[in-house]
Amino acid sequence: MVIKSVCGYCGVGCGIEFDTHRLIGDVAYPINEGKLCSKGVSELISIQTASRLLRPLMRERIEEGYEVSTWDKSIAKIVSAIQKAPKERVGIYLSGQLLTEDYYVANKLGKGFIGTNNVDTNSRTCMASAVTAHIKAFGIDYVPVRMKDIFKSDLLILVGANTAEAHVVFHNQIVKAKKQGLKIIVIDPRLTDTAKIADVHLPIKVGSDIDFFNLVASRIIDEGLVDEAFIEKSVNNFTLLKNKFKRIPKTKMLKRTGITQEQFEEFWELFKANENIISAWTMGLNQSSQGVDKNLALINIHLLTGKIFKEGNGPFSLTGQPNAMGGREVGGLSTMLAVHFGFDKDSIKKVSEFWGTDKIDNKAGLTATEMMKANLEVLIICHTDPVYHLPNRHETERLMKKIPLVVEINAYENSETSNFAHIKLPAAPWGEKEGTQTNMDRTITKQMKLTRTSIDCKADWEIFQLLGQALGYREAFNFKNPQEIFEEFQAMCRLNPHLDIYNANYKELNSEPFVWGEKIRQEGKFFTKNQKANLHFVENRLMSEKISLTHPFILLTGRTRDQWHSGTKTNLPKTLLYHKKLNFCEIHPNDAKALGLRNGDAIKIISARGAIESEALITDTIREKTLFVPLSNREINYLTNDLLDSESMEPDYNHTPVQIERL
Ligand SMILES: Nc1nc2c(c(=O)[nH]1)N[C@H]1C(S)=C(S)[C@@H](COP(=O)(O)OP(=O)(O)OC[C@H]3O[C@@H](n4cnc5c(=O)[nH]c(N)nc54)[C@H](O)[C@@H]3O)O[C@H]1N2
Ligand SMILES: Nc1nc2c(c(=O)[nH]1)N[C@H]1C(S)=C(S)[C@@H](COP(=O)(O)OP(=O)(O)OC[C@H]3O[C@@H](n4cnc5c(=O)[nH]c(N)nc54)[C@H](O)[C@@H]3O)O[C@H]1N2
Ligand code: SF4
Ligand SMILES: [Mo]
Repeated sequence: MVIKSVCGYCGVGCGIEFDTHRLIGDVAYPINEGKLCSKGVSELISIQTASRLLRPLMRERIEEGYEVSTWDKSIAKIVSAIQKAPKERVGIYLSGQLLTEDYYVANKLGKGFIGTNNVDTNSRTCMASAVTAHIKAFGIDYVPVRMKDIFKSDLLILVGANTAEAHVVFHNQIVKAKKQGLKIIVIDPRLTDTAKIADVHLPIKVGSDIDFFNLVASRIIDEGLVDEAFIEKSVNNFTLLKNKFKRIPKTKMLKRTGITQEQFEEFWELFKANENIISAWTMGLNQSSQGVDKNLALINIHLLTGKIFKEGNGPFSLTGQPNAMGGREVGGLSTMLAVHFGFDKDSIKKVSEFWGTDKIDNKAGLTATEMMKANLEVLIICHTDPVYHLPNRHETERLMKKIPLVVEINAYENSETSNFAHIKLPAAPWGEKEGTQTNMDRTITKQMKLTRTSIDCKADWEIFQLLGQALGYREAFNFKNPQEIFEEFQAMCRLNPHLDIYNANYKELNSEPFVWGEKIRQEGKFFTKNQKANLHFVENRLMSEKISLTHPFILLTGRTRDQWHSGTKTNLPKTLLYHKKLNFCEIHPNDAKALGLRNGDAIKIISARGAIESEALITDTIREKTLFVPLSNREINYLTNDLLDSESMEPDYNHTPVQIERL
């Protein structure tokens, strides 16, 4: 019998077919044509590994070893700590890899019943800048492009996105569209595998994207490419922006980008010559101390030219994790309440009535990037590894050690956070549970249970439900299965009707995915007060740490194709066909020469905060004075700086000054 399900790794959300013993790509959905990348193919292997966490574990102090516990004892201990703590000192740290039902129950428990808005997610380190920019520009967190649009487009501009490694199956479709005539521009300090298929690669200097897009915007205005009718009907602040651009220091800006005038003209020729344009971006824009402004500078281009809400056009924020988008819909960020509502009186009233509670606080909660610093008494971490992924790890570790009760809910036992937890609860991973996820183009699909749940493991939503019940909220947390949760969430979406998720049919979602928000796109609607999109004048304020004589290189960090972040699911003995090493450091030949380094040399990379070891990979695919180390080096964040974007609170991961020494 064939069961249809969906891959649980990246935001592409490839359909999978399971025929009793093996996985193959689903030919129908969404655009994978029966193909999966190495991660999708290995899903089944990852649930059979010896490093699964299979029992609740507990210890009094983190210096001690863990002892096997029971669910009853562990839940009772957590509940007692929550009851004793002031609610603002309880934190729930979630993940864009949770299913919508998990997210919904955790959010309902935290914001609705514990009464703390300190419910945030690792998506804070990922797409928070895009969320904030969408809301500022469109009045709503909405992605107006679908993946299949690339086949209706003439030009795809990929900015700080390495689809060849991070969104593999989508990338294969980009390659296919290219064969049908799509032109591609890649803007990235590295000549990535993605850049290798581009018609034009602009090796931009790290952190200068705002300068670049401002130059493009001002050129659009100067050469009369503005869509005046669209601006008149649908856009605010045009005159303001136009006046501001009269005074920008263009030569200085171009110099900051490191792009030559000739390269810029090459870009401009393609931009001008093509009618339908999509620009897609990921961490190269979001993970920056100016992440929101980088997003806004790019969105400006589409608003000025009216290249949005038309097939084959628009700004396309590519979501990284499989359900980061679903988390946004539910309200899994501490800066949102639920179903795209904020913390205004009216929203709180509606949500309170819906949940039957009077406990909702009216202030935004702590973001994931603030939680460690907040003297929390209880921190519940689910489906993510903050010790590994937050910037400035020495500081994260120091602060986490001070939290009296750290609970980790994980399906695997070897996370970095597990060294700092007091209680570990075993979750049922992909394949052992069921539930929905929304991919990067608003498509909702359903993961299916393919095998029995390991004896002592529970789906993440069940664990939050147990906590809710033990806290005394039996009526609000009485779900029998994910379907009931999804249907309650659907009913809640009716409070904010643009989230037309209520039209989906849970039972069918694994074979017939549902795309929400298509009406918004068809009607070309913005959700600001006057229903027009906002242009924003933004400038490169050079907010990142500067290189110095002691730390002359800028460190970039990112993905490789076969590894998933910390590698609990992908760095396994049975999947040894990695195309790249787990730990390497790309360095330009000229820099290597100056340091006397040879390929393969063991090196130490040192920042103002810490040091890690790596191996030199000498390559001219990276800009001079720039280094790249993959996230599969679990120690990477001992180096990274902890500056945040002041609006999205997203870290500046791609901008850490470092030094190299040969070991
Ligand atoms: N194989 C694999 N795939 C994944 C993941 C994984 O762990 N492994 N993770 C998923 C997740 S959660 C995410 S968020 C996505 C991330 O997807 P991507 O963002 O595409 O992945 P990164 O490798 O972080 O690539 C970011 C690119 O930005 C470039 N860059 C850095 N700084 C700048 C800058 O200032 N300007 C510009 N223009 N470019 C810059 C880097 O050189 C790099 O090539 O991937 C998802 N897919
Ligand atoms: N330097 C640097 N740091 C970064 C980034 C970067 O580009 N550079 N990127 C940032 C981004 S975009 C992201 S998204 C984060 C990712 O960072 P993390 O979210 O910390 O990375 P993962 O390794 O994916 O962690 C997922 C955890 O969930 C566990 N898990 C797997 N299945 C289940 C399940 O079903 N239930 C439960 N409860 N647990 C499960 C896994 O074992 C693993 O420990 O890293 C951020 N940090
Ligand atoms: S591209 Fe993403 S969703 Fe598709 S198989 Fe690979 S990891 Fe899974
Ligand atoms: Mo991410």
